[in-house]
Amino acid sequence: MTTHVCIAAAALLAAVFTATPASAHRGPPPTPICIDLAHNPSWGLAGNPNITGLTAVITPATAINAAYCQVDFTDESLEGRSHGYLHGQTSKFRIRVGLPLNANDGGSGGVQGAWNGKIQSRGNGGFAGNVSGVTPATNAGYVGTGTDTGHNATLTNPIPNPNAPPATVEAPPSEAGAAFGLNPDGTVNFGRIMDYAWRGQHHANLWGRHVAKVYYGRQHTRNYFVGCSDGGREGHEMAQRFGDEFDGIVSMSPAIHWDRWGFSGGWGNYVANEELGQNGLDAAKFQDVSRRALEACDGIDGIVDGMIQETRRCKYNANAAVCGQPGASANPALCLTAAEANVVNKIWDGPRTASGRKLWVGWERGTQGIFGITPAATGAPTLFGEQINRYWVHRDALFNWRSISQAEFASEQRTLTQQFSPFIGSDSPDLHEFKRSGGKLIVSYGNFDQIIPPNGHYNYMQRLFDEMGGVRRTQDFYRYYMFPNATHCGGAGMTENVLLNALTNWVEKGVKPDHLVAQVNATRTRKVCMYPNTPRYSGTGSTDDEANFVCQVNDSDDPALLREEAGLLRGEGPLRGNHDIREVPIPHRGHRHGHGDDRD
Ligand SMILES: [Ca+2]
Repeated sequence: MTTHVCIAAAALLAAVFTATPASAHRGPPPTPICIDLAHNPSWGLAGNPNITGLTAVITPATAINAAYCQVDFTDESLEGRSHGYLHGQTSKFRIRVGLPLNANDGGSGGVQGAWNGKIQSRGNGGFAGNVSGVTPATNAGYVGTGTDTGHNATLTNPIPNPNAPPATVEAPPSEAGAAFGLNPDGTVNFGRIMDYAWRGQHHANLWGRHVAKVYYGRQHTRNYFVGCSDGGREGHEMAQRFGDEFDGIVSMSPAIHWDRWGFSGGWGNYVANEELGQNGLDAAKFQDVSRRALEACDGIDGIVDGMIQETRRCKYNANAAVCGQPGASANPALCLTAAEANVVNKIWDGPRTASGRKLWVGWERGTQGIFGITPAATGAPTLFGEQINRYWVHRDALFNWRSISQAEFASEQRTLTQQFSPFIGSDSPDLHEFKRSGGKLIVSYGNFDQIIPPNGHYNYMQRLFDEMGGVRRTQDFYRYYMFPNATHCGGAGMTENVLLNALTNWVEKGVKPDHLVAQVNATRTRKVCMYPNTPRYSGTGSTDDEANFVCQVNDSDDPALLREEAGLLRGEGPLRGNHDIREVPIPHRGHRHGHGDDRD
């Protein structure tokens, strides 16, 4: 660890942007060339005791990417136990700011150089640990930011696993998977978890805004966040914790019920282990029964097209695919045993308590390739389905998930949620500040999401409607779209571009996106209506043309589809102390903050 300085949050608040030289000049402020950002202390980066590893270089254009100024560094501005770290530890957010070339560096076509005046922070996937890429932003003229969220997934320490497969697991000081949250002394590093939860992305966004201001000599006009999966969760954190800072957020397939969907998503493996004595299900059998479910339910929406508009209406029972049944495969390698059918039904139903109460949502019938459910021998609960429990709750790299019975599953899930929802649960419905500040959120899921059970979002929507004053008042700023047949982070016409275009038109031009258009495949388009509205075929013209559908306006979701919503497990998170700052850690020129808040 290189030199760092203890930073008091209060001192930081007073230290804002005083290093910016613009105020000393009349007319346009002076602006640097890219490499100057790494060498001249005037810009707040070089010589800053809060950062290490600073580089700034122009990354030349390639066949697919525009040239941009790439600034990389590590932000070590948070320190010590008051921020949840071990004594003496600091934050270590690896941050990248990508800047379309300014006029000094030859950029053109934007409001200054090639810049469109806007910021776009880019979200992570999974457990993060790698710096998210910025070129999707810079190619479109935005200043892009990315971060590893404060831990480095390439730091590994594999040890033999007596509970194989897999043959090895990661142990501290590994930062791969969920191991980053476990200290070598067996305690949990809540600092690293909060960094992952929201602090890393917020710092990256703060730095992006600062570096843009000095590189172009002007303030940004809009501040956006774009992410999928864990990045969709991060987008919700930004709206919940920093509601007055973002103009718009795209959140695809968001992992907002982080402490619930992950563990509960692995429910099928725990069931298979207990009832079949195997890690998961045979892949070919699960593929076959899923295909039969889709075929059985395709026509419920009135159009036989290989798509299920509303998977919640599909009640296909896997018992119909048991060998010998009329609806089952004649191939013994594909039809199910009665025991296997029981496991499949439980996967679709989701985890229940021993007394039968629904704990969390299941997977949607028809979904192929559900993460970790197959194959029978080497399937395992997803990264989220057991690693969180192993490293953070049981705090034991060798904890064997197979030791948990179905009867014990609910108490394990409740313990996990109780302990970690305040830190990593990202499902607070309190978006008042975000709405008041004019923020807009566009959210989507695919109903065949194979990584996150998608129907948890209906639960969030009901809580949001309750908190934010009903359906219409929520739709004023938060719109949710379920794309039929789309999978995790894409497919069936669910793309970042569709969502981002709708968002920027809404934020910048006031065009309210009552529906989106999905290019399902080369020959089919469909309307995707904002929830809880539903698409209806007009009765004439091709069902492959979205123009022949209308969105039926609904005052609420169908109550029949929400029957078990009220019983789902709630978290206590996430608004319990930000432990964060709202300014980038730029010290006064020539002054180092001498007093930290770490006096333990
Ligand atoms: Ca259909």
